[in-house]
Amino acid sequence: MCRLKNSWIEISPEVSAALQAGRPVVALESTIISHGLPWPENLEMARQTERLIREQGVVPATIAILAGRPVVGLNDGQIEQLAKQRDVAKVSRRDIGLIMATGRFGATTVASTMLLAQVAGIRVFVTGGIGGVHRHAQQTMDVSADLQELARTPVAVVCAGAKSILDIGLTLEYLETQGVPVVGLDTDDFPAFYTRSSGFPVDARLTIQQAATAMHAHWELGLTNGLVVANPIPADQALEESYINGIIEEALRAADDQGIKGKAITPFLLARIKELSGGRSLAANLALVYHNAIQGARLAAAYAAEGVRSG
Ligand code: PSU
Ligand code: MN
Repeated sequence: MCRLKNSWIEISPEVSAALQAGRPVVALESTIISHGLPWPENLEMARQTERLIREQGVVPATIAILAGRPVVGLNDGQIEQLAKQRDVAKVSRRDIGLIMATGRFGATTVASTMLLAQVAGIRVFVTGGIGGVHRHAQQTMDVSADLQELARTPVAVVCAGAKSILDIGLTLEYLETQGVPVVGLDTDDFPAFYTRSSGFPVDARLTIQQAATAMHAHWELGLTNGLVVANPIPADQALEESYINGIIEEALRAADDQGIKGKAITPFLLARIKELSGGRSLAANLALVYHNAIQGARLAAAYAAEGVRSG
């Protein structure tokens, strides 16, 4: 049986059954598949992430728009199709209805994945890194819609922080203004994706169990926004800060020289960083996503267990 909570979206039978039974589910985005990683590593990443979540006894729900239809819980064939497909639109909040109306394929960003997860009733979402306030946003006004979504949608986003392609200090200021808690999983430092610290502190260092409690407290008090749950890359997989920052600077210069703007900038920078690092950034990227999958699944399990106790 396929529960259609809202006839515009399709929830897979497995995800639907888990949600109805109160079992833990973790949402996964698809922009990382279509625009964040190259073929075939994108397919390998999507499959391995789901496998790691299942090993924790949690149901994964990869989210994307397939031929105009938002699907929560892609099956393996659908994941493979998306990973191979060309001309997949990068879909943020504003694009969802447009892609549905034109019957296209769409890969969901953090913002639109949060939105669709919330419609389905999923509270925990695992990704690599969130979008944020871009450098020189004072001039460009380029602030990722991910931050605005965190400000309005009640989903916890497990990530390895934000890449320093962004202005991390301004990103954290924006989240503070919007009342979005930034939790460090067993860390005091907000991580910078490839490295374990950005030099900026998190709001609170919590264990997984405490983070689950914080989510219950946050939402049961009636707060309606999301949380950032930052989980640093494992130490043995982290890249050297001066090395990766040099590459990021070079990628930013290339984007500037070529006049890349708007929604194209993040995918451009990600691809350029991968090229310039000769694949080292790719290995780190995969490692941090897998770590986030495991910790995010544990968080979803702790959140569901606590719900049963306090419910
Ligand atoms: N940062 C990464 N990898 C990614 C993205 C961001 O390190 O794949 C993707 C996510 O889907 C995120 C989106 O939601 O890019 C943000 O795009 P923009 O900066 O255009 O809002
Ligand atoms: Mn942008």
